[in-house]
Parts: sequence; structure tokens; C-alpha cells
Amino acid sequence: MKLFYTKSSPYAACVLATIAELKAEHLIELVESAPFENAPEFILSNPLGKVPCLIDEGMPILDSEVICDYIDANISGGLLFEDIYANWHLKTFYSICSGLIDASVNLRIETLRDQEGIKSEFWWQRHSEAIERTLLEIETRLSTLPEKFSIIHIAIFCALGYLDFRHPHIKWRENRLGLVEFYDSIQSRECFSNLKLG
Ligand SMILES: N[C@@H](CCC(=O)N[C@@H](CS)C(=O)NCC(=O)O)C(=O)O
Repeated sequence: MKLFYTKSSPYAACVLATIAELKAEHLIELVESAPFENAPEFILSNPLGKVPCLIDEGMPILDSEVICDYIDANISGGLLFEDIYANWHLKTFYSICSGLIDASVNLRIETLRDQEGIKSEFWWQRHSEAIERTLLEIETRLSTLPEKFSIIHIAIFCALGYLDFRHPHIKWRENRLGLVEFYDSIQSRECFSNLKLG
């Protein structure tokens, strides 16, 4: 298997943490690929031009949620996902965490647009408010997390790590003791040890 990724992508971070958790590094060749360079093999595999993108025996697997599920299903038989299959509450919890990543990436895009002089105050505000509401929602739902380490743990960790990396002005630790405790309790897990967004 071959994985196109970038070090700055929170979606790729979820995939890399999944690979590390399942100790599958030896099965997957990592290819760092800046999406905006449109490298031919990458763009042929993913017409959307986004990372991460996995290729297994010529078959492209997209997007990050599907890649994590695919790797988990093929390597561990579903260790990271088994608790959320057909559990609509947990599936929604997972979507909310992925949505936090989406809103944070959208906010990053507004920062880049600002550098081009075309920042939209409306969208900046909208993404910022979505991030604040979603942080609160995730904190509220923490008590419903499966006891066993899961893909939701990974998604929350990567979302919060991305906020620290790209949006340090968002003080997510303030007044969110539950989230801080959760983050601190998993950050020394081995699967996150080589994860450096940058
Ligand atoms: N839903 C996709 C989102 C992937 C995504 O947006 N990746 C960003 C990097 S963080 C990207 O490749 N952007 C390039 C582009 O939008 O052209 C996933 O979960 O993999």
C-alpha cells in the first residue's frame, strides 16, 4: 500500500495515527505529496487533489475516514471501528470530530485568503463559531466514548493538535477541563509519538 500525505494535514494525521496504532508501518509506503503540486500519480488516483490518498494494488481508497476504516478492517479486523459500527450515537460523535477538523481547515483557508487580501469576515466568524460550539459538544459527549481506544479518540486528538498547530489564538483549553484531561490522558500513547504536524 502507498499513502500520499502531507505533514500539515490533520486528516493525514488521523491515518498515520491509525497506522501506528495497528503497527502497520511496514505495510505502507509513505509518499509526502503537497496536494497543490498535482503530482501525476496522485492526481490520477484522487481527482479531488486532496491528501490523504491510499492506493492498494492500484485501487485508490478515499477519504481519510474510509482509509482509516480500510486499514483497520484489513489489518486488525476492525479493532478501532468495531464499537462504532451501527452505533448511530458514536457514528455521529465521530462525524462531529471529523467536522471539527473540517471547520478548522476551513478557518485555515480563510487565513490564507487573508494573505491574498480576500478574507471573508462572514466565513471567518462562521467557522470560528462552529469550532467553539463543536468543542463544547465534544466535551459533553466524552462520557459516552467507548472504553476501548477507538478511531474517535484518534480523531479528537488530531483535531485538537491541529488547533494548537494552525490556530493557537483558539484557546480550547480554557474552561474545558474535561477536554484537557482527555487530551492529557492519551497524548503519551505510542501511536501519537511520531505525529508532528508541521
Ligand atoms: N474529506 C477529506 C478532506 C481532505 C483535505 O481536505 N485535505 C486537504 C489537506 S488538509 C487538501 O488536500 N487540500 C487540498 C485541496 O483542497 O486542494 C478527508 O477526510 O481526507
